[in-house]
Amino acid sequence: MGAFKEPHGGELKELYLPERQADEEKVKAKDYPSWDLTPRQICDLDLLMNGAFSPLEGFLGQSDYESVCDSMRLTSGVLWPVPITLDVSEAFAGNIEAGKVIGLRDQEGVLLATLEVSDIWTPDLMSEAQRVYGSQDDNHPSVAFLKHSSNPVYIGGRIRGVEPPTYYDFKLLRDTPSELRGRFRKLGWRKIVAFQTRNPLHRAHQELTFRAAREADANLLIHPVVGMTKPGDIDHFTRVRCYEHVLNQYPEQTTQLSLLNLAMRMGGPRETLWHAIIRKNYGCTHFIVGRDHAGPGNDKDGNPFYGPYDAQELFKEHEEELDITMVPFKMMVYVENKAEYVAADETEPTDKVLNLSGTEFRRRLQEGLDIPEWFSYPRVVEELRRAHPPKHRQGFTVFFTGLSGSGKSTVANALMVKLLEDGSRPVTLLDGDIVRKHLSSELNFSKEHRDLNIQRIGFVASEITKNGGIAICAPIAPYAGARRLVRDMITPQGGFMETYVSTPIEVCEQRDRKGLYAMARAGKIKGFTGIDDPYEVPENPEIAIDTSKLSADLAAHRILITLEKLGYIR
Ligand code: PPS
Repeated sequence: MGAFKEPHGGELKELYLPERQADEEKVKAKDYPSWDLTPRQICDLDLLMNGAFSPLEGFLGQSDYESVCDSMRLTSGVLWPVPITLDVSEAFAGNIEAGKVIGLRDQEGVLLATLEVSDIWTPDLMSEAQRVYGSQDDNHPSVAFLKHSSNPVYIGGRIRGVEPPTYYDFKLLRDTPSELRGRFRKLGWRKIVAFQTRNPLHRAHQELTFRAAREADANLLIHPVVGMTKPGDIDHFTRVRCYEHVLNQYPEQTTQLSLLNLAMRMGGPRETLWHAIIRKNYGCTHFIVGRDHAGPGNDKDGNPFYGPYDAQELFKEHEEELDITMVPFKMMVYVENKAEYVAADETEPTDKVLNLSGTEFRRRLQEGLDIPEWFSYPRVVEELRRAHPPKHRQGFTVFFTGLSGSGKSTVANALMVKLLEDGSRPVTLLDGDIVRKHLSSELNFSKEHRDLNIQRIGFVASEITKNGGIAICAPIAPYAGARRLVRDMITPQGGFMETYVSTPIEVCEQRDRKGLYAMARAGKIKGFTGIDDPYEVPENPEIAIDTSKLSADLAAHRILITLEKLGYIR
């Protein structure tokens, strides 16, 4: 555990024990109560242990926590804008007390650190949301986290680092602050301007970062976050491949790329100060701050949570104390007649300025349309297209729901054959009976088991969809809640089409192919859907089909047309 002085970046507090002590700690920890860290807590612990969160020496205790929430300062007076807390369950907290040591383990049970408990308390999470993020609106990802995902009890205390969390990806690009400082020293870099990002870089970013470095007469560190970013962001695997392509666009020896395992809070101005402190710990002297830095988007009324330049203003107020210089982001635009990017405030009235909004860019990606070279680099676009294929190359799920005997299986089969004929993707049919035989043989027809059955189908379908295939599911799925969960599970992965087979129960009963209705009426089967068990009619299915009015062939055809309209087949 050491503190040492660096030419720039200030004192670094690394919390790792020397190797021998770490080995001893591992043995002792067998008797400690253990907390299995969440992915977000692993990110926090990683940056605590490697010194990126210097001067913190552990998860905040109660008085520091209150002070940070109220005034962005530790009780010592040191500027620290975002509470770094360890949230645990009541059950776990009930078994420990101040003065005791606990083990902190990753999700496979590997001991990463121990923590000497100084405080245990139940925070007012909504007050934290209000004080830190200025809102209780759960459109804000961190407010939503506090409201719905955080554990209720906080534990504070000093950390003794045992080993860093294991990451198998991009190992050479993951640096600790001392490693990066060492690299800067080796390269002879004295001034370094850091660029924080959670998005892929396009030409405008390259121009802006290059200019920032020139203005500050500094070298450049591209320092993207690969820990946790805003839900819905492009995954870091894709982004890192993009960054590597953009790196080739900078003059040799001027720029370094390093990945930061930060769990972002999307906390706007406060988060900006936090980002700056972290970059200073990594040995940077300058930090680029753009418009709406670390902004969480809009609240429920459609208003932004923070003003576009609040972050820059807060930074200015604390710049001296932060001991890192802000390079305010200049909006760059492409001027066609000059065939170059210039700062938006430097264009001339006669200039033809080209612009492609983020929304338009995503639309073009979605639909496989042209993306001009002035906007991005072909290799970057190629990577993004691979990760986000247009709809006609994405996977999708057609989820049938309806009574027994309504014709789900027949139409599902007809649809499968037509999709196989089309041949664009592999097709898997998860029919009710088949699933009951292979996936859910131990389940009965209680509500609990039916929901579990649907959840399993949803999981398999979401995996198929994620990997670009077509899943056709045909269970009864009588409960709206379970159907909604399946929709939520699948939509982030690709298309989802709820298909309500609305054939009236009288027709289903009359058909009674399996003789089940007769048995249910005779009381030989209990809890039969539509007879003595509920069926909740879908409120907003993408399509409804009544097989008493439509042949299976025509029904399947109508589904195909709807899929075509939605863009999933062509
Ligand atoms: S659920 O509710 O979605 O889990 O049901 P599912 O797995 O699709 O049902 C598959 C078949 O089970 C037969 N079956 C019953 N259905 C409803 N209620 C009860 N109690 C019941 N017992 C057995 C029925 O034949 C279902 O197949 P389909 O193809 O829908 O007729």
